[in-house]
Amino acid sequence: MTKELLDKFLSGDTFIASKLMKQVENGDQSVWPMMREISRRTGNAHIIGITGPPGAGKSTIVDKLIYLFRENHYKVGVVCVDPSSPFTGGAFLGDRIRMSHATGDKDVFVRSLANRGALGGLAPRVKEIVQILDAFGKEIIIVETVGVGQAESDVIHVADTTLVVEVPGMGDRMQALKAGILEISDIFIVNKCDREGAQNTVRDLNMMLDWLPEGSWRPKVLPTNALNNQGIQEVYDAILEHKSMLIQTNKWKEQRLQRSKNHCFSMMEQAVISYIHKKTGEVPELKKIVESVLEGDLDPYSGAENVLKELFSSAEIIKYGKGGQIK
Ligand SMILES: Nc1nc2c(ncn2[C@@H]2O[C@H](COP(=O)(O)OP(=O)(O)OP(=O)(O)O)[C@@H](O)[C@H]2O)c(=O)[nH]1
Ligand SMILES: [Mg+2]
Repeated sequence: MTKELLDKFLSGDTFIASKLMKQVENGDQSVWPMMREISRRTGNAHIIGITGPPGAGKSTIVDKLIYLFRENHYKVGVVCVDPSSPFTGGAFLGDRIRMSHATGDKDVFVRSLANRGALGGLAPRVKEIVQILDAFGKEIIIVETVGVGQAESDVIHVADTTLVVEVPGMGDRMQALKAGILEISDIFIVNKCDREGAQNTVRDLNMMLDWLPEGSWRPKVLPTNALNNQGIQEVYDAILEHKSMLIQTNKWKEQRLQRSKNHCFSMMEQAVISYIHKKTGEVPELKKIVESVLEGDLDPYSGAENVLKELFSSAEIIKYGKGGQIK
């Protein structure tokens, strides 16, 4: 069955691809064998992360980039994270509308993901969805995420090239920027440069970048007016230039291997967590332990210790070893 599904998927069946994504989003572990096959067929796509504050124009930029990539015959996948964000008032439909270049083109696949549970971070399944798109033959995969705090730096865990979108007159945000966004961005876009203050923002960003230690890549600061396509070609060129640099310095490959390792760990963590939740809801002795904690008869430390001992009898999962008594 898996073989048949896999063949269909590899032959470009979008129905199967969508179904698989849904299963992955739901945390359905029965797709692991299929995902194993899929992950063996990944590694070709260039992954672009795009982040920035709500309403900065990310989706408009993505739409214009899709057009350029398609013009150059790249197959494109897009993942929009957190379209249901309270900050944007449910921009799901908005993202779809703004990505007009995606509609009706079979070589563009757009998927929206709710940022379920991952406090401020990327939706937990983004990595897998990106893998599916990669194996599905997409050569460029763009991950759009609303940049609010942590999400901005999380995007780097999936992206080869990270675009950070700012708008003129950022004010206080400049302060926050120093905290980490400078390090994660490969290309800064100052969008809405039809507005006053764009040149100042470009200058301020460049000045801040002067503080960064010299490396193999100095982030570019590019002004755009996404509405009328101004500056988008420069963004496109910068993305390809960054990609070439990554390949030449072998970073492209290194980052992929590092990501595989991280992915392996996050899968183990997820599996262990769901195992604990499942068992403590099912096994009477374990249920009893949890209830005792809930009723205040048992402290949480002993509760955790007792449950873990039951579940992982041979494992040295409790750091202080056997017994755990204070001497
Ligand atoms: N004036 C001006 N408006 C723009 C520009 N680019 C985008 N917009 C408008 O800004 C609004 C938000 O654009 P989006 O592309 O949805 O922004 P976004 O960053 O994807 O928004 P969220 O996904 O909701 O965070 C829309 O009304 C766009 O038409 C620009 O260069 N200049
Ligand atoms: Mg958007």
